[in-house]
Amino acid sequence: MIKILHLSDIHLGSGFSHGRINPNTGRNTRLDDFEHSLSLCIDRALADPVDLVLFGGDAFPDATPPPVVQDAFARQFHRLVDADIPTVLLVGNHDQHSQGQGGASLCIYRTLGVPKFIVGDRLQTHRVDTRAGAVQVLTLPWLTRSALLTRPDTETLSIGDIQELLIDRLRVALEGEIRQLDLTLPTVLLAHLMTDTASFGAERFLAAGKGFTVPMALLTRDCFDYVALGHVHRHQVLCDHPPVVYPGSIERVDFSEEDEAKGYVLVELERGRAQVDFCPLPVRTFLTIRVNLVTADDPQDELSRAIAQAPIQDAVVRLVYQIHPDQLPQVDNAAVHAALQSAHTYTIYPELVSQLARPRLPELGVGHSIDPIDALKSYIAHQPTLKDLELDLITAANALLSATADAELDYASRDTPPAKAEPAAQSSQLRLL
Ligand SMILES: [Mn+2]
Repeated sequence: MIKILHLSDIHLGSGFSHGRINPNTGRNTRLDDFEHSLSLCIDRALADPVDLVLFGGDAFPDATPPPVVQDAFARQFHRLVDADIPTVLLVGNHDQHSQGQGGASLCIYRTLGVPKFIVGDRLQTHRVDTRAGAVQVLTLPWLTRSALLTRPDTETLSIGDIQELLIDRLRVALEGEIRQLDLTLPTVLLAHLMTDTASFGAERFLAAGKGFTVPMALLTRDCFDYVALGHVHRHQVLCDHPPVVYPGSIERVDFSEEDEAKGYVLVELERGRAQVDFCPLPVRTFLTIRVNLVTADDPQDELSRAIAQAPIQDAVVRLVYQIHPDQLPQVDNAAVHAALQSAHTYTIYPELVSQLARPRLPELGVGHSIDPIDALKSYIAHQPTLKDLELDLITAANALLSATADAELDYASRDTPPAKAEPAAQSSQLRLL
């Protein structure tokens, strides 16, 4: 039985806007948080100890992390080198760099020849000899369209056709690897991708350049005893036989992950069997406080009470309150800031209700079709400063419209039969949708 620690989506160096500068180190406190979470994963790998560590991709927010961030990552993974634990680092979409092969942020570990470290930047099968025996790890990094298709392949195709062609190419490439597997050994597919059944969050918006969705049927093959995934930040088990698992990110990257448990996965692997255990990490709380003050008699009092009732201590807090512009003088900003002091960091978003729902003229509402002159008259009627100009404006508008209509009718009578002139003339009507 081989013990594996599977973690993913470290995103070290992300979310600095939710942190502050640590005066002792000069580092952003979110870098401290992310490194701390990573250190807890490594602590567990050493304490158990596990026989193999699999990283599912997205080490940093991009492929060129600053040295202080690279150093923090290397410092943690170096502990696995000291403990002689084999480790596979898979390349995610955030780790790739457009400047050719070998340019991913993680490739430095291969170049340096770090003992027992494997960098998965291509589709390839690695035989890893662990203390508990040999295991096969098939690495499938984030695939861009250009990795599988050339321009002439796609020139005349729709997006849907291209997606199908990509899946076909991937199926063939995967099949090529699968046929070379040693079927007596426990086998893991380690892949950074979006499956067609995953529910996703921030990673969808964080992904620069669109990837494609991979059907589950491609992953749930008998030859795989465990499918270790990366990319989706919400932990989820997509299939039981074989287990197909996103461990999720190890820290909250942004507020879209406010309610998600964060952690890593421990796997006990044999040929034909894998047992999976999700291990939560004690990550920093993100907390949104929402208050509607529009009907409040004393908005400040209500706001203070809402803050006092929320567990804001050391949390990343977002205070959103709705308020009417007339009530603004009743809010004491200094008091609100003071009430939020025990939060780790906080942001305040007052939403002015008059801006949320701007009153509209009923006759200009959605779905109404209105004559341009009537629309202009309605507009002038609601603009006191234009009252004196009403007659001039309407005369000018009529002149403009009749000129347009004449031109359209001319055009229509020249190029189309008279029956079709009508729709052309109608286009001078404003359609408000
Ligand atoms: Mn990703």
